[in-house]
Amino acid sequence: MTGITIDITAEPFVFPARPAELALIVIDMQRDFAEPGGFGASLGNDVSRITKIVPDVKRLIQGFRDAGLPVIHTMECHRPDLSDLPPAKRNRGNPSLKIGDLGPMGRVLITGEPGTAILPELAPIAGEIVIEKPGKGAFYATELGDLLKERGITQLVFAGVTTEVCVQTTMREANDRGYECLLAEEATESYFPEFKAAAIAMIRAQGAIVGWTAHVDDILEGLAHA
Ligand code: TIU
Repeated sequence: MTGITIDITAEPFVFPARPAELALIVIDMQRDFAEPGGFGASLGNDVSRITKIVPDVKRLIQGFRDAGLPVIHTMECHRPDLSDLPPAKRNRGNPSLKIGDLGPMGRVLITGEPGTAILPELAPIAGEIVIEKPGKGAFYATELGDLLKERGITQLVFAGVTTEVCVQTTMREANDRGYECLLAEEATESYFPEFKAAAIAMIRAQGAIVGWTAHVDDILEGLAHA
């Protein structure tokens, strides 16, 4: 497999995928962002938008698994003693339920609580990396960078939520670290459709200043040749 390059149809131009160096990273597909009673809802958002992308995220994950390529999952969450939660983050936006408070799905965004879990349809399988992250970006205060380096991964396909918050933050972190990043359009969502559209446009503007964007079908078509 080493050395092969597969052209994936993308914007603003073809993404030259190198399967030996490629991984999928699925950002924060957690109950807390997708179900009533969780963190996303406590911020006043309509969370029903998030569940609609589950089938597209699922088939993208399956495409990577079928091709034998790594799938990495992230979860936004904090320690039970809140020692990794800055007060500025806990208090921001004055949510009806703050991070760490007890809600209908357990303590909001706390490691191990039911609401913090990844949606069952998208759950990691044995051997897949799961990154627990206290920030919006997945590189901040996590082992992600070291794990990618150990595995020789230089290209990342992104899925997950929300497009303009944790997905875009992580893409920007990765881009600055030298990774080539491709966002799967139907496999990401925002609580605000206009923010999703703007994030996609700004990522691929100026000759892919942050990265590429592509349709799930085109990514899967490329993986079929990997
Ligand atoms: N509120 C919002 O849009 N997003 C987050 O708080 N976290 C993630 O994007 N995962």
